[in-house]
Amino acid sequence: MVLVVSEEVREAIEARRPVVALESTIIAHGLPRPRNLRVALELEEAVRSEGAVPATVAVLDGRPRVGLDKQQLERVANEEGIRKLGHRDLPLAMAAGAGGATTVSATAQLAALAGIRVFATGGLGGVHREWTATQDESADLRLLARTRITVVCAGVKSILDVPATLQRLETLGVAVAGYGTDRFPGFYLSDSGHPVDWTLSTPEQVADVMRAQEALGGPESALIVANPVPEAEQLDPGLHARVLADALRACAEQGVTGQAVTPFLLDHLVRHTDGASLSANLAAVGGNVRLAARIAAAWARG
Ligand code: PSU
Ligand code: MN
Repeated sequence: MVLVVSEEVREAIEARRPVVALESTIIAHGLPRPRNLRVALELEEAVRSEGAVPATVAVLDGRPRVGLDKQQLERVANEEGIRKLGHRDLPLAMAAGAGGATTVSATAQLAALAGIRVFATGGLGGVHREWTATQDESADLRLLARTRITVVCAGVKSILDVPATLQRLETLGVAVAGYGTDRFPGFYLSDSGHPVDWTLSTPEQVADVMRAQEALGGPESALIVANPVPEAEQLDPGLHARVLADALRACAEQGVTGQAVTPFLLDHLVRHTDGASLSANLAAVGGNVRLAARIAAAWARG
């Protein structure tokens, strides 16, 4: 197999013990250094504390890896100029012997290939504002339309056009459920202002949906479990609206495009909210990782 799966992760998959895939773009490009490495280790620890095995995904020296040791995590967190790899970049990086952090799309593809069914992240990519001009839509959405994996997230990044993203997920046939809520979460915010049609309230209910997906067969699409950041830990909605407007303006003024857009906006938010966006981001990701571990356990129980 082209994948290098760590021994711990491989053994867990073979024994059908709970495993949670984690992406690495959030570490390399979504969080400031040096905090990012600490967060990467804490997220793995959070998965373990819920009784599951963490499998952080990245590409190192041309080899896609599922399950990183501490040194490998350090490389992802600290390597200067490390690439951001979407799923389309994987073969290019492999053939070039290059490395990079994997986005949701690349992580989901590699995790599914390894036989992992549950994946946790912060916020999904999606349809950007100004989409009609830029055609900027994250490859995350289409990949999830054809990958059988459950993604626990705090919605999609609030920098996006959220209703357009929800519409695209519907068009693509990707299942979406709110966890304990009938509102679609807004990443830094508990509520994006948009509803979801389905609510799931326990890890067992999520596992039941996964089993129904397997029973149906059909297009091998994902299940998105949208888990809101607790209201007490969300970013102040007024502050969020103001700083986001500034960030979008700065992005347009500086001509930032393509893959650079998401890291630029996230960084702007961290710097202009005195770290409050970072706290909300970390609360969201931490909650997702723990829920994903419980879902993986319910799935493993069969
Ligand atoms: N959410 C975060 N931080 C991130 C991302 C999401 O809080 O860094 C990353 C994810 O890896 C997601 C990617 O897949 O941004 C989407 O990037 P793009 O819009 O370029 O597809
Ligand atoms: Mn994009």
